[in-house]
Formats: sequence, C-alpha cells, structure tokens
Amino acid sequence: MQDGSATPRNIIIDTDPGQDDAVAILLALASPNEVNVLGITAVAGNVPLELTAKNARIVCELAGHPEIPVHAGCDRPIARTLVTAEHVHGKTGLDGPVLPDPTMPLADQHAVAFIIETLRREPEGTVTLCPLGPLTNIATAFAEAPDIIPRVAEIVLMGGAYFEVGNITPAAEFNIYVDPEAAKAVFAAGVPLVVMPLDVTHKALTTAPHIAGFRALGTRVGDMVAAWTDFFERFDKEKYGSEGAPLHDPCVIAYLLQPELFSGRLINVEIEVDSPLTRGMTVADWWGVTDRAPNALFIGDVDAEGFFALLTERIGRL
Ligand SMILES: [Ca+2]
Repeated sequence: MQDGSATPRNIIIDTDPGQDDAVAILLALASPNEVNVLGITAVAGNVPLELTAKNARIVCELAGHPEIPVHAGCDRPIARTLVTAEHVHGKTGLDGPVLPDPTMPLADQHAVAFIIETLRREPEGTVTLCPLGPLTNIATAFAEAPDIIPRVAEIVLMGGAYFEVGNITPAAEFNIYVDPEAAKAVFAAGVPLVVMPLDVTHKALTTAPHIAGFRALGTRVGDMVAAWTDFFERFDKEKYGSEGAPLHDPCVIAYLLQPELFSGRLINVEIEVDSPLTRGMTVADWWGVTDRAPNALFIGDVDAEGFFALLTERIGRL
C-alpha cells in the first residue's frame, strides 16, 4: 500500500469539524496513495452546520487541497433538537489559532444528494463512508435511496462506547447521542461496519511528547495540529484528569491506512433510542451473551505509539 502500487480506496468523509475531525481530514489528504477523498460532507454536530461546513473548507485549504468538494448536509438530527459541544471545541468548533476564512466555495449540491449520486455512479463496493460526527447525513441518504445501501463498501465510523460508557451523558458518546435514530438506522443497515468507540480513542491520547512531535515538524500544518491538540487537551485534562486528550476521529482514517494498529471484536451493537436515561447508548454485546447477529467490528485497542508515529509522519507531508 505504501509504495502507491495499490489503487487508493475511495472515501467520503462525513464530518462536523471539530479539531479532531480537522486532524482526521488532514491525515486523509496527506495519504493519497491509500485514500482518495471523493468529497467531504458536513453535518451539524460539534457546532451548527454553517460552522462545520466552513471549518471543513478551512481545513482543506490548510492542507493545500481547495479542489476537494465540500457539501453542506443536514442541519439538525432526524427527530431531535440539535445538541452541540462548544464546551469541548470552542465557539467556532476550531478554536485555537485563528485561521483565515475559506475562499473556496461550498459545493452547490446538498450532502445527501452527493452521497446518493456518488454511490450510484461509482462501481458497487468501491466507496467507503467515514462518518466522524452524528450519522444524520448517512441515515438520510439511506432512507431516501435504499438502493445505495448494498453499494457501500464499508462504513468506518467514530462513535459509541462500551467500557468507557459515555462522554456527553453517563451512558452515551456524543456522535450517537446527538442523533440516535440515525445511528440506529445505520447500525441496522447491513453494511460492513467498523466502529471506533471511546474505548479505543481514549487510548490515543495527545500527550505532551506527541504534541511536541507535531511542533517539531517545523511546518505550518504541524504547528496548527499542535495548537489544536493543545486546545483540545485542556478540556480533557480538566474533565478526566488524563495525561492528554483523546484524538477521536483520526482513528477512523488511521484504520484505513494501517488496520494492523487496531484490534477488536465482531459483535452485535444496538442503539438505545427510547430511554431518556440512556438515549444514544451503544449496547455492545462484547461478551457474546445474546444470540443477536454480529453487525459491527467494534474496536477495543490501538497501538497508540504506532498511531502517533503514522499521524506525525503523514502530517509532516503537508
Ligand atoms: Ca467529529
């Protein structure tokens, strides 16, 4: 894969940037031998849609890729009021150093229409979806055009938790909590699914040496990643007392590049939508105590040093 001899995998990144989304997008754009970013679809999540659609373009321009189409999608969950996470990401979603407003335009087409059209156009089984936020765009596309569902190669997403339980409520991880109906539909769609839950992202912590590694690249992008992870880290250190912040979303792209860094179990995962107390909980049958059919490769562990080595090397290419 590294020598460019294999065909890069076509992906759509569905995202709500977010500093960790931004790093995930940079990692993908720095890795053209392995992944070909067909487009980026923005969704409301960490901050409202207007900001996530803007932030995605800021990141593309930072990476030197203004040609990547960025489509704005759903501005609210399917059946709920939008919940955002400015308390983590700051008011803009990309708080940290101030970057210029993007000059690249937003694509005209709605993100859902783009997802549907792309999956119908590309050969069956050649497009991987990479959701990094609430699953509203993906579930809406599946509902509007069920014919695209069997055409998806794989979904590799960040969301959910089992051992680490919740980060937005005691029971739920943010992405799944924000739009549980969308998550339920996606987890039930029958598409091969790889899930990066908090159980794994909480093992990919941006410790001081990792942040120093980004800064030591001596590049504009390296400095930016260091500054973003610095900002992000403050919140988590205060909240969890951990030695750094989990770098959630880049785990999705890292899995596409080096799946051997990760390990997990193929298990059944269901989404709680009814209970007010546990809304958005990913009920993961990690111990195989039900006879429910497996529907997701639920990742539980990561080689954190290998992950950061990959990330730092790739960020250095931009
Ligand atoms: Ca995200």
